[in-house]
Formats: sequence, structure tokens, C-alpha cells
Amino acid sequence: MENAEIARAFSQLADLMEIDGANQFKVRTYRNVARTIEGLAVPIASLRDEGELTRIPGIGKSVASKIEELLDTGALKAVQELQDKFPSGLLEMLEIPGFGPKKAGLVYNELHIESLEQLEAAAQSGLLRDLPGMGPKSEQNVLRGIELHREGRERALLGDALPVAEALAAQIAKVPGVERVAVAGSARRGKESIGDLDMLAVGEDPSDVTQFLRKLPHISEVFLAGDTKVSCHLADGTQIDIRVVPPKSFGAAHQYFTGSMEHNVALRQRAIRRGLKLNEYGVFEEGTDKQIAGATEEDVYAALDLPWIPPELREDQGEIEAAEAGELPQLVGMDDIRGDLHMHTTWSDAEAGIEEMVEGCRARGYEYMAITEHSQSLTVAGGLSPEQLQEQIAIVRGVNERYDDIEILIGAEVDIKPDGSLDYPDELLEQLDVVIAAVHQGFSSDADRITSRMIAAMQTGRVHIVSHPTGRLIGKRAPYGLHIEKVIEAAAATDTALEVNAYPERLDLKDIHCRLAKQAGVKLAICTDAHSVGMLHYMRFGVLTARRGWIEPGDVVNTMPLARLRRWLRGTR
Ligand code: DGT
Ligand code: CA
Ligand code: CA
Repeated sequence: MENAEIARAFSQLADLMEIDGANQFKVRTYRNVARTIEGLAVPIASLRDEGELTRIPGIGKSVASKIEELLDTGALKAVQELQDKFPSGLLEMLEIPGFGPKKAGLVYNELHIESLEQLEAAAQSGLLRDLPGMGPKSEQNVLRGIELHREGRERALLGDALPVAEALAAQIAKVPGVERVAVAGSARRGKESIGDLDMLAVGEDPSDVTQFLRKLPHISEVFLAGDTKVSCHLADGTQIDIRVVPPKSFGAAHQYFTGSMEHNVALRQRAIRRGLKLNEYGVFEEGTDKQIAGATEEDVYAALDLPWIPPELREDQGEIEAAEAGELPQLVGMDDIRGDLHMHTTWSDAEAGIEEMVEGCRARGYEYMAITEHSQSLTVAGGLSPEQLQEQIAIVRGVNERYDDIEILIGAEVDIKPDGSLDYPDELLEQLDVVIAAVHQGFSSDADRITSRMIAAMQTGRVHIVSHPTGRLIGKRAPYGLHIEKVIEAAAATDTALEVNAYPERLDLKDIHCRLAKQAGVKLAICTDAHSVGMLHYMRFGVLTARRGWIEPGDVVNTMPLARLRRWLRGTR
């Protein structure tokens, strides 16, 4: 079981206990445990093996035994008991953005509302406004939340699904009779959200895989066991389709089941124009069943007179034409990333101290990093007063003195105020190596206003990077109404980088906006916004998103060697 899944189980427990009216202290404990586990840099299973669970801060004997229960059985009895106690529709309400267990408990106890549909009807007919702490505006929020939830419910985040897929693939690869396993589908293409997971296994007999899956605690059911395909559900409902194929068709099947559908259709037409037939078994001469390619993806593309096309580009957005012309981009990769320029510590709202973050970045082999806390107006996220930032500047400079294998830059994630000005005085900003600017408040203002706020911030000449430019949270919060083309234009004019925030629920800029930015000559900064050491690994999801936007190393500021990065940071500022 992944740390993220274990964390989810604890936050579910906290939610259910809160509906149940449990002691607030206990509820808070489980919520904190969930946060702690999510932020751990090492797999919790390995800590358990070493008997070190209770050495994690905030984890005592009783929580440790719950973690063991999860690792052994894949679920918590306490969660199951509470789930049985409440109608399932009530549990679904917890997934409405901004709703939460307190309100769910309230509408259940006061109005006997047991489902999303009943809640929707109650909000529409004005029945919620008289409940304590609610009003007409909360009814509107509930309705908007239900809508977002319906959009988001069907799909899992890449950041949740891809690690699960890879871990499962590694396990299946060990099943006797299975030669090789690969991830396919939208997860392999690095899409921001995933409908279901697709995998391929090279082998003779799917029943070996089926039997193995039936024994895994986190697989809730194997609902299809055919001659070539096994389908199952994870405990969280995610569907996994695993096709079992012979070696001579592996490449063709990998190509076919990676998709996208649109890319496949375009390739198949290309095959037909060449007198060939393309399907999941291989490339065949039309009219005969002579296979001319199929064992590897490279062979399949070569049979169609194309170079291999990276999966992230396979959306029929011009990649086949580019491949034909020999003009595929040389996509940015994890190896090109030399540092992470956006992260938080315990100085503001994060889990780890400065030195822990430094160690985390060193372990990743980075050449440089930047500590960038929130600014003074963002009190909810522990924003630093000018005095505190002044103090932190000195401390970070001191820490940097002690390391000669990594450069620790000091920066800040500075709030863009409603008038477009920055949340610290110029004298302070001048002392920082990196200034990141972001909108955190006043999302609901209209598109013109929020666009001009952002442009005004860039025009101060003090900003290096604009963070999470559109403000969206996938499946939770729509992007700000924002004229993205104008923001891109201003970024180009002021040589400001736009961030690809790698947080799995942000991925902001998103893929197509990355491509727009590149076309306008704008530089990107791929950053994790990590709030713990474990979150430094989110870098990968940012890189995947950039790759889907055709981004090359030269488009990304944090691929530059330190000396060049410093020159860019000093710029004309
Ligand atoms: P998802 O699951 O909604 O995130 O998106 P995908 O792309 O993983 O789609 P999925 O799981 O329905 O199918 C996996 C791949 O299999 C898809 O990308 C392309 C291929 N595929 C599925 N059905 C068809 C089909 O009817 N025709 C062709 N050409 N390809 C298909
Ligand atoms: Ca899929
Ligand atoms: Ca599928």
C-alpha cells in the first residue's frame, strides 16, 4: 500500500468520526496523522519492517497498530463499521468540494438528507439557508460544489494513479509465467487525470495474473477474467484493465492501448494509405496475414515510416506530421532538471524544516533549490512578516555556507495584492534571489480584473516566476476567469517565467497552456511547491505535463546550470 492510500484511509476515518459526532481531539489527531504520512519521504511499509512506526512524530502505539492493520488487510475495521452505519449517499457528500463532514452531519441530522440528489434539491429549494452557519450563499456554493464533484468523480489524479499503476506492474512482473509488464493508456501519456488504468503483461495465460490479483489486499474484486484480458477494481473504485499478450504483439499492443484513440485513428489511416493493416496484434500486409511489425513500438512506427513518438505527444495534435518531417521536439526529461525553485518549510505552513528540505534536494542530486515561503498577507498559510523574512534570509544564507554541493537560494512566494502590487516592500524584494508571485485571494473577481492584476505584478520588474497561473484545482476548483493569452503575452514582454506547478491537483499551467507559452517564447519554471520532503517527488508530474505541452529543456529555467540561472535571475532587475 502506498503512503498516499494510507493517508487517505486516515482522513476518511477522521471524516466519518466527525459525522458521527466523535471527540474533536481524536478527529484532529487522525487528520494530522494523514498529513504526516502523506509527507513522509520513505514508504511506510519499510518503516514498519524496521519496527520504526512509532518513531514518526505524532504516531503512537494505537495509530501504529492501525497502520499495520492497513498494511495487512488493506482496510480499517473502524472505517468499515462507520461506513455501514451511515447511508452511502452521505459519504459521497463528503467529496463535494468545500462541504465536509460537519455540514454533512448537519444536513443528515437536521433534514434527514441522505444523498447528493436530495442535497441538490434542498439547496435548489432554499432549505439549507436556515441551518446554523449557512445562508443563501452557502446554497450556491453547495450547488457549484456538486457540479465540480460530478465532473471530477469519474477520474483519478495522475499523481495518485500513476504510482499505484507502477507499483502494481512491478508486482505482476514477478508472477511466474509473466515475462514483462508495462503501463499503457492515459497514465502512460501523462494525462492530468485518468479514467481507468491500462496495463499489458507479456505471457501465455491470464489465469496466473487473475489468481495473483485475487490475493492482493488492495484489489477489491476481479470482475472479468477473459482469455486475453483481466479487469479488476482497486479499493477506491479505480478500474484496471490488464491485457495479456504474446511477445510478438507486445509493441503493437503497447502502442494500441497507450492511445490516444485520436492518435490511433490517424495512424491506422496512415497504414491504410500504405496498403497496410494496423491493429493491436501488429502491422500486417493488406490481404495477407503476414505480420511485418509488432514486437516493439519502434518497429510499429518504423513500418509506417515514422520515428518512435513519445507517448505524451500522442494526442493527434500535430505529432504525426512533426514526426514525418523529422521535427519532433526533444522533450524535457527528469534528467534535465537541475533544481526546484518553489518550496515551503515549517517557517510557513509546511511539514519540514529548512535543513530537511536541503537534504531532500541533495538526495535528488539537485544543483540548486530555493526556499520560498508565503508572504505577509497570506496569514492562513503562515505568511512571513517582513521581519521574519529578513531573519530567514540570514538563516538561509548561513545554511548555504555549510554546503558546497548545492546552492540554496532564498526567495518568497509573494502574494499579488488586489491592486496588482506585491506584498513586500522593494527593499526586501531586492535582497531575494527568486521572487515568485501568485494570486491567492479574490479569485472570484472578474476576468479582466484578475488578468490586469497579474500583468501589473509582472510589470513591476521584480517578479521572476508567476506561480500556478490559472489557480485551478483539478476536480475541485475551476480556473480563475483569466485571459491566459494576455498573461502569456505579458510574460513574454517582461521575460517572466510561468510556473508549471507540479502539485498533482494543480498541474498549472496545464499541458495546452504550456504549448501556448512556448509558442509565444515564454520560459517555464517546473516547480513542486513542496510542503514536505516527500512532495519533492511531484517534480515528475510537472515534467510530464510540460512534455505534453511539447516543452524542451531550453524552454525551462530550472534546467539551466547555476551560473546561467543566476544571470537570468539578476537580469535587468
Ligand atoms: P482514460 O482511461 O479515459 O483516461 O483514457 P485512455 O486513453 O486510457 O482510454 P481507454 O482506457 O478507454 O483506452 C485505452 C486506449 O486503448 C486508448 O487510449 C486507445 C485504445 N482504444 C480503446 N478503444 C479503442 C478503439 O475503439 N479504437 C482504437 N483505435 N483505439 C482504442
Ligand atoms: Ca485508461
Ligand atoms: Ca481501459
